[in-house]
Amino acid sequence: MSSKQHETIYLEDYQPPAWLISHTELRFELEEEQTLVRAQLRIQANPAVADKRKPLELFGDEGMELSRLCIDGQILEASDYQREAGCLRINNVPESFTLECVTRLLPHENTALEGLYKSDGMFCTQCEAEGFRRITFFPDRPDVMSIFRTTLVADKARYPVLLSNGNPVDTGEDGEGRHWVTWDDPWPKPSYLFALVAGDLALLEDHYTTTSGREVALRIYAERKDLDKLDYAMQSLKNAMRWDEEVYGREYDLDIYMIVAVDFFNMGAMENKGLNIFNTSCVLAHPRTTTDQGFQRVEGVVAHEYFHNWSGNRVTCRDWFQLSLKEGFTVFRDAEFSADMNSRTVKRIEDVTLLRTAQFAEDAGPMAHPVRPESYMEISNFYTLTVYEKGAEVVRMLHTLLGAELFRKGSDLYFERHDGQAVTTDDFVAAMEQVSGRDLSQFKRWYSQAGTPRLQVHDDYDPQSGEYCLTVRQSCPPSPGQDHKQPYQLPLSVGLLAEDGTELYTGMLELTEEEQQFRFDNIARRPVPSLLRGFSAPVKLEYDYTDEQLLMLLRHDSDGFNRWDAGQRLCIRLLQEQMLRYRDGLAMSCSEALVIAWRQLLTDESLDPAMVAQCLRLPSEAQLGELAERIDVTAIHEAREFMRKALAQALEQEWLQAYQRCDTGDDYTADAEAIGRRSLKNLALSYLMAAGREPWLELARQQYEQSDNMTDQLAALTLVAHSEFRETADELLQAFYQQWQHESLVMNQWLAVQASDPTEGALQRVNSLAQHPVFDARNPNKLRSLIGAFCGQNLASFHAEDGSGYVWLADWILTLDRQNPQVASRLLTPLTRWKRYDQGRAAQMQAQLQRMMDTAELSADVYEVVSKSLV
Ligand code: B3K
Ligand code: ZN
Repeated sequence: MSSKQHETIYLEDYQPPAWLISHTELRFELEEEQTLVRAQLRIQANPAVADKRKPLELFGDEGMELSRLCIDGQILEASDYQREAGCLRINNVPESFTLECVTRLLPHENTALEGLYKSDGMFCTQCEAEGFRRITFFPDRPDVMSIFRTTLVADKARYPVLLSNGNPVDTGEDGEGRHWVTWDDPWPKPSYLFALVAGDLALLEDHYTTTSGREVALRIYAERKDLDKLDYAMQSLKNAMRWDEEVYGREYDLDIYMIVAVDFFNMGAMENKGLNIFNTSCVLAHPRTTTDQGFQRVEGVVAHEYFHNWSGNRVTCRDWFQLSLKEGFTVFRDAEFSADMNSRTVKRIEDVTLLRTAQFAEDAGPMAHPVRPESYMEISNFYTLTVYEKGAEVVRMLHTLLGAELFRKGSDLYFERHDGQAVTTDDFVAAMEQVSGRDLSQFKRWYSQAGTPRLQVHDDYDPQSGEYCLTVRQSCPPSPGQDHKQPYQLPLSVGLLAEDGTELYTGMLELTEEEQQFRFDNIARRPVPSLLRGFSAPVKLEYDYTDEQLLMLLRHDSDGFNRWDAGQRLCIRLLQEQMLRYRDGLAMSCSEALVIAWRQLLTDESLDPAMVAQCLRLPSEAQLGELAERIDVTAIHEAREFMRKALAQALEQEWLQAYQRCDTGDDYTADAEAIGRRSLKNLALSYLMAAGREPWLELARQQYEQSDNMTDQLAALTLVAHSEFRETADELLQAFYQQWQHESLVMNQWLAVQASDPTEGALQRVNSLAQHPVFDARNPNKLRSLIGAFCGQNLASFHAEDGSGYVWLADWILTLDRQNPQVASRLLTPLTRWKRYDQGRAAQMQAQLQRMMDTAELSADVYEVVSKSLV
C-alpha cells in the first residue's frame, strides 16, 4: 500500500475565500544556490463571508523553507502559527493587515518544473495550477485575485534580462554586479498567472496597434542561437491579435506582450498575464528545422495563449473544476482562428481525429470525467482531452445552436458582465441563455455527464407519399460514478442526397429526447442521409450505410468533412473485415471498389491536395483500437499493414504521378496550400515505400538528401527508418544525427522516429537511446519523444506479448515520479487502458499497475491515476 493518503477535493465543497489579498508585493533575490522570496500581502477579511473568526490559512509547499513571518511588522514566533500538510495556519489575525513572509527556495533542484525552477541556466516559473504555493505562502486559488508588484534582483552578467507580469516601472544597480527591475501589473489576477523569467536572452521585437489605437510592444525572447526561429510566432501573434478584435471585439490591455521560449516545460505553453512562457517546441519555427505540423502548432498555441488574455485572465475560473470555462472556450477560439487562417475542413478533420482517437478513449477509460469534473485528488491530472477538446466541442455546439451572431452577443455579455471576476461554466451558459432567450438547462448535461454519447439512426421511406423519416436514438454508456445518463441536447447537422449526389435537404435537427423522429416531405426517391455534418456534436454516430452509399458520399457530399468521413467509415469497415480474417487465419484482401475510388481521388487534379491526402490516409492503429470491443494489437497492425501495401501496389503509378505533381520545387512557405501539397506528396511517398521496391527507396533517399525543409527531410527519414531497408535506415539516421545534433528540437524528432519504429528490436533500440547523450531524462520534451512515442505510437512493440513494454514503462514511471510527477502521471496513460486488451496483456498491464500501487510514496499525481485504473 502507498503509505501516503491523498485527499479528494469535491466541487460541492466549494467555499468562497475567507481572506482576500488586494496587493501582493514580491521581491526575488535570485542566486545560484538559493532564491529568497520576500512577499508582502495586504490581506482583508472577505466581507462576503460570514464567519470572520476563521484563522488565516495559506497554502505552502511542504518543502519550502519559511525564514521569516511578520504581521504588520511584528515577527511571529513559532507558537503563533502551525504548518502542516501544505498549509500555514495563523490564528487570531486582525480584520485587515499586512503579512510579510520570507521563503527560501532551491530552484536548481526543482525537477518537477512547477513553481520557480531553472531551465538551461535561466530562471522561470510555472504556476498553474498550484505552483505559486511553491514560491510563497498564499491563498493559491483562482478566486483570490490580487494586484502584483514584483522586484527581481540578480547577477547582471548572468541574468541581464529580468521579466515579470505587467510593465517595468523601476530599475537599478545593487552593487557586486547585481541589478534589479521592478514590474507592476495593474490588473488584479489569480496567483496561477504570476510569472518571472531571468536569463541571458535574445529578443525579437515588433509592435502592434490595436483598433482603438493603443500601441503594444511585442517581444519574443529566446536563447540567442534561436533568434532566427521567432518570426513565425511573431506573425502568428499579430494575426491572433487582429482576429480577436475582429471576431470577438477583444483588444489587448497592457503596453507589452512578452513570450519567452524555454526548453524545460511540462506542457505546451502558459498564458501568464503579459508574460507567456512557452515550451520551445511551441514557439520556435524555421523551415530548415520545423515541420509543417510544427509550424501549425506554433500558430495555434501562440493564438491560444493570446486568446486566454480574455478567456481565462480577464475572466477567470472560480475554482479548478471550472477549468474548461477557460480551456474549452479558448480551444474553440484557437480552432476557429486556425480554420480562418488555413483550411477549415482540414483543421476540422485533424481536431475530430484527435477527439475520436484519444478523447473517446479517455471517455471510455477509468479516468473518464465530465467536462466539469466533480472531484479530483491532483488537479494536474485534469488538464485532459476531455476538459480541453471535448470542452471545445461543447462550446462549438452552443455556437451552432445559437448561430454566430447570438453567440457573439453572448460572449460580449459574458466578458462584460464578468470582467475581473472568477466565475463558473454556469455563468458562461447563463450569458448564452440571456441573449438567446433559450433555456439551456438540458444542454448543461454536457458539462456534468461523462462518456461519449451514441446516436443510432434508422430511416424509413414511403415511395407512395414521398415521406422520409429519420429515427434517432441516443444513449450514453456508464462511466465511473455515473451509471445512468440523461439525454443530451445537441445539434445534428443533416443533408439528404439523391443517388446521383443532388442535395434534397440541408438543415440542422435538434435532439433533446432519447428517441426522436424527423419527417421530410416531398422526397421523390429514397435518399442517402449525410449525418452529423461537420461533426456537429461529439458523439459516435451509427447508421447502416452500404459500401455504395459511402462511396457516393465520398464523391458527392457537399460537406467536406462528411466526404472525408464517408471514406473513413468505409476504410474502417474494410479494415475490420480484414482483422477478422487475419484472426481466423484466412487470406486478407483489398476491396476493388476502394481502389477505384482512391484512384479517382488521386488522379483528379482539380481536387485540393490537402483534402485528397486526408481522404487517402487509413485510420491509425490507435483509432482502430478505440473502435474495437477488445483491442487485438496484432490483428490491427497486420490488417492495416496489409491494406496499406495492397493500396500501395494497386495504385503504384498513381502514387508516383501524384508525388511528381506535388513536388513543385517551390521555395518553402508555411501556408495551407503549400502544406497541403507537401502532405499529399509525402503521403504518396509513404505508399510508394509501402510498395517496397528499391526505386522508391532511392526516391526517398533523394528527397532526404535534397530537401531544403524539415517536413520533407523528416518524412523521408521516417519512411526509410521504419522500412525493411535497415542499412539505409541506419545510414540516414546517423547522417541526420550528424547534421542536427545541436538542434534540441530536431533531436526530439530523431528520438521519436526511432522510438516509433515498429520493426523488430524496438525495445532494445529505445533502451539504448535512453543512454544516448542527446537524451536527458529531466527534459519533458525528451521523455515524450522517447517514452511517449514508444508507448503511444509503436503499439505493436509496446504491447509485445511478453509484457516487456509494460515493465519498461512502469520502471520509467517509478523513476520519474520522484522527479517530475506531472510528466510521470501523463506518460502512464497507456497502461490505464488495460481492460480493453486480451486477457494475457490485460493481466500483465494490471500487474504493472499493481506494482506501482505497492510502492511506498507515490505522488498524488501517479497515485490518483494508478488507483483509479485498478478499480
Ligand atoms: N493553461 C496552461 C496549462 C497549464 C497546465 C498546468 N499543469 C496552458 C494552456 O492551456 O493554455
Ligand atoms: Zn489553455
